[in-house]
Amino acid sequence: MTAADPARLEEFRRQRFGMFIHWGVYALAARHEWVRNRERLSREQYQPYLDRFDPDLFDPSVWARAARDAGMRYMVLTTKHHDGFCLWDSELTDYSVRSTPCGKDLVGPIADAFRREGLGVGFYHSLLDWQQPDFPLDGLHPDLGRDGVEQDGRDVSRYADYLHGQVEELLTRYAPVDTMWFDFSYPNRRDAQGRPLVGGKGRADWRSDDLIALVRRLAPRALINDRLDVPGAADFVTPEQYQPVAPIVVDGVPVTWEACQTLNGSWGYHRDNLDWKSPELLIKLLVDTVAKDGNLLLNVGPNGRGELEPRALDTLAEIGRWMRLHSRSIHDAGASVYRPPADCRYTQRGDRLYLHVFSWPFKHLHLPGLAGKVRHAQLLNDASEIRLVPHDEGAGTHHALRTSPDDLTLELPIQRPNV
Ligand code: JFZ
Repeated sequence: MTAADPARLEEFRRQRFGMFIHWGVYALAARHEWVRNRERLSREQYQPYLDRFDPDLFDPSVWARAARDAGMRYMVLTTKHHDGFCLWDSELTDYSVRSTPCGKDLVGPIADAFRREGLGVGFYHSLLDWQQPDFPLDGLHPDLGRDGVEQDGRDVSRYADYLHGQVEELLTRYAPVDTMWFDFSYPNRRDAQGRPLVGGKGRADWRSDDLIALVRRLAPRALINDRLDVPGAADFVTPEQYQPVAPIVVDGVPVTWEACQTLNGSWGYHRDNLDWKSPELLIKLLVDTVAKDGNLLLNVGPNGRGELEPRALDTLAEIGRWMRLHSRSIHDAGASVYRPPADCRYTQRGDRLYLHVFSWPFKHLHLPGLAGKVRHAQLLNDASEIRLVPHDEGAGTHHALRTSPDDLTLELPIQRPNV
């Protein structure tokens, strides 16, 4: 099986932090990108969102600047989600920006804006397609069982032609593409009652092997994610909305991985969802991810006028405030072989070890196995020195500081620095 260029893979691992962008006409429904499925909307009932898609405040340079200021190094944009709506003016369908008041390609301007800020450009592309007439109805399709929507005559191999054709358009029109993030395969999926899902789809349906070959040929730089149902073919794996316990290992070999997370539980713009994660929690997620040698792809859902809402921009700005002082411990950094004390994480970059303290101690912090291994310690935010407590300090008293002779003990200010 072909593999990505090792230098590109290494670049990706060093970037560590990216922006996921879920944008489509579902932003107008403003209640999750699966709204057509969740509410069993017919094609006609979904049509108003195309008819009114007119993002008059669209300015992707604002999105790109927000991403860069947050310390993100790349983005992944939904070129097409499961509803089948295309953010670019594809030659292969009219179910696109062309059939909306917007009327123009959006993928090109977004890609250009992010490249101008020095960020990498990746494309999310849905394998599912709820509008394409050859896509066989299945248990995830909003039209399964709907009167007047026929299963007969649908031909998944013609759908695969369409899928490959659109990927070819994207890779040639918007080159160079850094990542193809396909979503998703469900060959053996079960429904809510535990029965095999009607019409599950995977490798043979998408003709995944040919699709991978196509990407390798047209976009030799591009990394490919792990949702094409081809074991061993992925350049990176994609745990979704959970954190692995440790660096991910497959068949005994550490693999490149990218966690993806929402700001508020929905990928598409969701007006009434109040489940927002705090900037502090998101920073911890980022640190935890890098400490386990992974990347974090953090999602935003622009609204129907083409803007990132204040709640999203404020969160990104807060992350950026932290990243301005601490990005050295994130970019180009990764897992350490050392084991951190409780409620802490280590990230490491060359011979620099970064200790992230999630729960600030009263004064001393004991670092297992680090006795004699550290020449100098300082806070990252202000470069101020942290005293290393000498090995024999407090010896002979009943309140000796050291928990074990292998520990290195740091003396921290009682108050957590206010950063
Ligand atoms: C998918 C999409 O359905 C969702 O709307 C969003 O785009 C997200 C990033 O990806 O959701 C999935 C896909 C695969 C799994 C779970 C959610 N999976 O394999 O567990």
